[in-house]
Amino acid sequence: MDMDAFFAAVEVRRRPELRGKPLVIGGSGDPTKRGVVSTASYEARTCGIHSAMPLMKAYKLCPHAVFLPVDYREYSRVSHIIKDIFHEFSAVMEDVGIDEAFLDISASEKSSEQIAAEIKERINAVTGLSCSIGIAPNKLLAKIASDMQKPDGLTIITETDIESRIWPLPVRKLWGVGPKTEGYLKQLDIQTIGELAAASQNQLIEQFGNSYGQYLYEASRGMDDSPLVTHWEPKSFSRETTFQADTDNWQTIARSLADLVKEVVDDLREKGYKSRNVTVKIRFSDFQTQTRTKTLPEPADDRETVRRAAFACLARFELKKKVRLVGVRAGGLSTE
Ligand code: TTP
Ligand code: MG
Repeated sequence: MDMDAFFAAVEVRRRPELRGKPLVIGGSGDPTKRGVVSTASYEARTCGIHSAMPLMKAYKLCPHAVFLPVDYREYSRVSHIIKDIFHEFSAVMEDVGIDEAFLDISASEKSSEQIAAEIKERINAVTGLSCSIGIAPNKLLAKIASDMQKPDGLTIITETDIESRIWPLPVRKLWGVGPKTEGYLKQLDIQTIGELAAASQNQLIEQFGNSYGQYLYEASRGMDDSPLVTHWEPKSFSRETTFQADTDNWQTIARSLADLVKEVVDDLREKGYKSRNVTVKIRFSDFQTQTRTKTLPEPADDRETVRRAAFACLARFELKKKVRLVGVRAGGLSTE
């Protein structure tokens, strides 16, 4: 299951007057300022706006769109509600992202279509939101299927559909194939999943190494036996912010860092972790990026300790150039 235009849909949910309008969620919500699009409503997508596009470009494409800031707290709250509903339908759930999850329903007596219909109904009744669902024999195909008829889609892919429905799709639709691999494959004249499936196992292993080559070979045939990961431990919590204008004002940088520390500490406490090392990242105006790490004498989850460590890191940077971005990460997590 994957929610449709999730951040935008949550905004429409609390402000129904926005329904049907082109809506762009990103950054501070001010398209004259720095920031990227987190998501756009389907109305705004018709103008060519998509996730990760600079807000200023989105504004050029669709000046009459409504631009809103990211309210992560609210999306996260709704995300919890949705995950709880998914969980009602199977104890075996893999939580993938803020708006996405896999459910193993192989043990259920009801048909998969029946379950999918009930999930959609429940989600809509409780939250007013819509989602798209893919039903398939494995995670790889279910993920592709969930994306095939968005929004409010329900797509079933069986092993016998692979040739007719999966092979015509571009290679990018395969999980784990990003722009880089896409580029390499294009040089080999491979653009669709079917063309990938026509390549020999040896050729793919030669080109991409043992494990990734083997993965591509199997994925192009719709093969995937990876289990659902039902329990997942975070490795770190991090936050970063890009300044509206590059700055060399220490006060401005320090204040942002203190705000980021507060958010990271809130995450630690909410999830019940303590951190053993704190890292500060600085990106300068020329995009050079540096980090400094401080190891704590013992794991901590209190703001004062984390803040002090972060400021000790900050003091170890040579701030000769203007700063574009500052970030903080709490790693070395433990739960005791
Ligand atoms: P997606 O599920 O990729 O996108 P979506 O739910 O907005 O739209 P779709 O109907 O195509 O599924 O991501 C879920 C949310 O994650 C999305 O609403 C905003 C956020 N997000 C970002 O902040 N940046 C990104 O680059 C992407 C892809 C998503
Ligand atoms: Mg989504």
